[in-house]
Amino acid sequence: MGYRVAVVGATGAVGHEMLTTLAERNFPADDVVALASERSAGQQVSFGEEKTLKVQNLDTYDFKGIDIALFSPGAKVSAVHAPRAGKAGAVVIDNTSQFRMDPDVPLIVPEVNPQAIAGYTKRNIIANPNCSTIQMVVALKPLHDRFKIKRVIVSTYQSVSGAGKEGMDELFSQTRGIYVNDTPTKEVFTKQIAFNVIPHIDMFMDDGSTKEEWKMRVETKKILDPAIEVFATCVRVPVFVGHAEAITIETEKPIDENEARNILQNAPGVTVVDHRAAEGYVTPQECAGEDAVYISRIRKDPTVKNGLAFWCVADNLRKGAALNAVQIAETLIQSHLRKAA
Ligand code: 11C
Repeated sequence: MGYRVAVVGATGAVGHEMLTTLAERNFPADDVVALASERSAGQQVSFGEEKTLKVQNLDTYDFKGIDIALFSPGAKVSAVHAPRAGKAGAVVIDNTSQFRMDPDVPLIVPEVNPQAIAGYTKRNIIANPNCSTIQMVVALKPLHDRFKIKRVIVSTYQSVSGAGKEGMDELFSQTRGIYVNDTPTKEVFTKQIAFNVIPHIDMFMDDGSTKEEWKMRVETKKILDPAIEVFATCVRVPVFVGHAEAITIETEKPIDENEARNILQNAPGVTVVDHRAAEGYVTPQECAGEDAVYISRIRKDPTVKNGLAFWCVADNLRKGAALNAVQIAETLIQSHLRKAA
C-alpha cells in the first residue's frame, strides 16, 4: 500500500517542481492531490510525463487520510493551512519561512541533519530551509565534521525564480522591453533586474542586514551548529534558475585544500568540478535541472590562519526547494511512516 500525498501551491514554480520530482523519483504514492487557491481550482497541472491532475481548492479541502502534504503556497497561506493539515493527521513538509525557527518544528536537510526529523511529532510539521541555506549547508557539513567551522562569509548571486514565476516573468518582460524601447515594468523586484544586480532580497532588518541574510545565519545555526557564525550578503542577479554562492570559511583545525577537495568529492549530494580552466567550474546555467550541489574554485584563503574559499551552485527550485522536500518525505517514510508492502 502506498501513500496519499498532497501538493499545496501546485500551480507555482516550486509546486510544479514538487510534482515533477515526486514522479521522477517514483515516490511510492497511491494518490497525489494538487491543491491551490480558489482562483486556480479547476486548472490542470502535469504530474510526470503522462498524467495531469485537476487542481482542488485548498480552502475547502479536508486533509483527513493524507499521509504527507508538501506545502509551497507562501508563508501566510501556510500559517493557516499547515497546522490544519497537521491536525488532520498529515505530516506537513513546508517550504515557506513560516515555521522554520519554531522550536517545535524540525528544519531539515537530509544530507546534514536527518536525525532531527524525529521532532516532527510535536506539530506534525517539518520545515524545508531557504534555498540559499540548503545548498550552503550541504557543502559545509562534511567540512565542519573534519575541520570544525568557526565562521562563514558568503555572498550570494540568486536567480529570479527565487521570487517565483512572477519574478521570472518580470526578468523576461523587462529584458524584452529594453530591446523594444519600452519602459520596464517593476512589480516584483525593488529595482530593474534586467541587466542589473540588486543587493536586497526580502525586507530590511534593524541591524541593516536583509531578512534573506538573517535566514542564512539563523537557519545554518539551527541545522548544522549554533556555534557557527555566518555573515551573508544576498544579491539578486538576472538569471532565471540557479543560485550561486561565493563562500569563505574559517576553521578551528588547520585546513588543507586537497584534503577538503577530497572530502567534498565524497560528500553526499555534492559534485566537485574543480579544474583551473574554463570548463573546470559550474555556473547556474549549467546546474538548472540538476539535483547536485556543485562545488568549484576550491582554494586556500591565506588572509586568515585556517581559511578556505569555494564557489557553490545549485538549482534553487530543485535542491533548494522541491527535491529537498521530497528527500525529507523519503527519509520520513523510511524512518517513521513505514507502511507494510
Ligand atoms: C529567494 N531565497 O531567492 C528566496 C526564496 O524563505 O523560502 C525563498 C524564500 C523563503 O528569493
